[in-house]
Amino acid sequence: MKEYQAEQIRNVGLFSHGGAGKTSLAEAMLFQSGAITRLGKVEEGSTTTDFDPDEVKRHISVSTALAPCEWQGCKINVLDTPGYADFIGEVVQAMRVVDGAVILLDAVSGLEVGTETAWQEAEKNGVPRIFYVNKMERENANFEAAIQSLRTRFGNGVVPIQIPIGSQQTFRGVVDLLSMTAITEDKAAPQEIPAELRDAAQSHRESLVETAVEQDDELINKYLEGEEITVEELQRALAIGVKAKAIFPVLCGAALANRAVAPLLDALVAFMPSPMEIAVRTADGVVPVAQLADKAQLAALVWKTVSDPYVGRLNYFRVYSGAVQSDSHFWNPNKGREERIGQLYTVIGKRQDPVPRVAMGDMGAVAKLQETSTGDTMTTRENPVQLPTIQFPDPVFSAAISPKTKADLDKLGPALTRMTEEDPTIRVEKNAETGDMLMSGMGESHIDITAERMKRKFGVDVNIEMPKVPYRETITTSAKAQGRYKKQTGGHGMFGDTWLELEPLPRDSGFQFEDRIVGGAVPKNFIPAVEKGIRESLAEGVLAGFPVVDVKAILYDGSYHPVDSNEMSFKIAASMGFKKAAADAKPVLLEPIVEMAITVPDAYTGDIIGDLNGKRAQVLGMVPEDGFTTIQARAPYAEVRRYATDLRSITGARGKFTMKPAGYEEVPAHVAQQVIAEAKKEKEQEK
Ligand SMILES: Nc1nc2c(ncn2[C@@H]2O[C@H](COP(=O)(O)OP(=O)(O)OP(=O)(O)O)[C@@H](O)[C@H]2O)c(=O)[nH]1
Ligand SMILES: [Mg+2]
Repeated sequence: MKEYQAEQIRNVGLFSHGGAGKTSLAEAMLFQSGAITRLGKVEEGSTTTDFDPDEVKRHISVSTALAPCEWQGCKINVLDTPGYADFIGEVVQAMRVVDGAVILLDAVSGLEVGTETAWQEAEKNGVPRIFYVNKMERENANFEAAIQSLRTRFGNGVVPIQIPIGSQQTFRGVVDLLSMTAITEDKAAPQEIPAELRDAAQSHRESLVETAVEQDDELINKYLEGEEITVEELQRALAIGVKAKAIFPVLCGAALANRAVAPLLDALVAFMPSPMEIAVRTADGVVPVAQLADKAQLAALVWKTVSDPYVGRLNYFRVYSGAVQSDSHFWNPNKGREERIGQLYTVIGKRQDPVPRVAMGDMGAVAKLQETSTGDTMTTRENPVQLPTIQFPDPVFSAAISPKTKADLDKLGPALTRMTEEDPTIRVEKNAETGDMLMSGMGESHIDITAERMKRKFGVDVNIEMPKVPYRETITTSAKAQGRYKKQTGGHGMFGDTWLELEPLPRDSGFQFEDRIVGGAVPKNFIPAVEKGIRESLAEGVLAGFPVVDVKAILYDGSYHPVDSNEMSFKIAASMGFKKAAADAKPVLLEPIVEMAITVPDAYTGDIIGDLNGKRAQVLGMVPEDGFTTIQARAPYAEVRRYATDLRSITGARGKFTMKPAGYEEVPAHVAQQVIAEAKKEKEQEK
């Protein structure tokens, strides 16, 4: 593929709820434009953009893939993103570097949670949008219903620029409302509108014109004076409206059959901004690219890092200004280091084609950089520009992982580093309280796929288990106890004697120690040892061996022996006293609580609430909005460790949620008994 001027480039992402047909559409776009000669199928694992073994196996997209195609003298860099909520990180990355978004709908399902997510991500990044109602040939496909729900949800800027010809099995093309012609076979010349659609087309065109002329004062006058608006004028006004995010055209088609795909390509060229028409967000503010003082100054953003055990790292980047050259250097301000570039590539699916340079506005890839990864800027040391890095959502699902064998253990660390670098929504950390190595991500499949990938790429095999709940213990009343340690048989003796009082503290206060000794009943130099003895005892509570929190310990009396007392004796005495007092202070279990916000189509609200009730959750509120309800709740973490999976099965993947820690609360007695019994059983097995 030749090099294109920035004006002739369109960087466009395909976004939707899972399974609306993005990968099939990307394939059809490639085929339609002649970039490929055979139309692959998702079901057969033969598409250009679902090339990853995980994608071929599951028939879903897991990772964003790049598919450039040439159309009407332009290069369209198509980014095919995954739709499943587990892979939202891929959507976040892609949305950050595209200048336009095509949001697909399944003509049967209409508006879904994933549609909303795509819209929100586009909104966050200020990206213009076009809707594509796909699968028009399916039984029960309903274009009008899709339009209605889109307008209700996203406003009257949503306007069809096409209407379908035929419906369901008879769907055979579209009426283009600009030129008022019928396009039934992608390559044939436009035809006359079928008689039965003339009225519908006329009324849709009127609303389109009304919406479009508002973008242009001259046009609006012309329109009000009853003058005819030309196709060119309409097209220009629409382009202005789309770029201003005031108009969101709706198109339709059937990607699988490659029907009505060419008009979409036309629309991308006509309405989506070129890289010259956008503004770059640099660290110093937002600057329109066209007004950059020095357009030769390099500013590119790495939006995706893939690790390969043989080739090393592959970094995908998008150039905002200047150009990236093969066999050169660049400055990475995020890592504070110079990086050497060998060969550059343009990428189509899994294929990499070497190129001498990747110019302004375009996308490319580079292998074997040392430290550069997702979110980093590529610039020059002399005149550095820093683009904002990419912000990823917090994980909502954690699993405990452990290496299967000794060999796996040895390779685990480096493999995890690579995996988290490749996927910034995967986090790995050791939980200090439970000892679990936690891998966190956006859902159960996300973790499973990450583990599979780790095995395939780095040969590291791990067990995946539910993480342990980091229970804690505390006391509910005050209690006093003596801790006395005495060993005075022959040689040097040991003697320590303490009187402790324990008091409960409010939640999240941790531990406090107070020395109330008067008259030297415990000599000053042994008091730190007393505190240390208590602190060490906090690690394992008397109930079930969980860490003890929110306790104040007061040392108020004691005695000592002038020869035998030492630090060790006081440390032991204090820990004995602490255990006795804690046992008398009505100890209880505490469990972590999380705050959740769950968004589902209204129809599922009842099921969600019912399920939450069964999980000991407290529903705090419900906010209905245009067909979706967001349920706010507090729930014990123990009950919602698998919520990502539960929500998926309750709603058939039509819901989404966020979860964040919200402190600790007392475990109800009947639940506590079970937890304590299990903890004891586990302790015994360890012995
Ligand atoms: N009937 C019909 N089925 C389609 C059409 N487009 C795609 N499909 C089917 O819908 C399913 C999902 O298609 P994909 O192209 O994988 O959808 P996707 O949006 O890329 O899915 P994810 O990447 O997993 O979110 C596959 O079985 C496709 O064959 C279409 O126009 N009509
Ligand atoms: Mg896909």
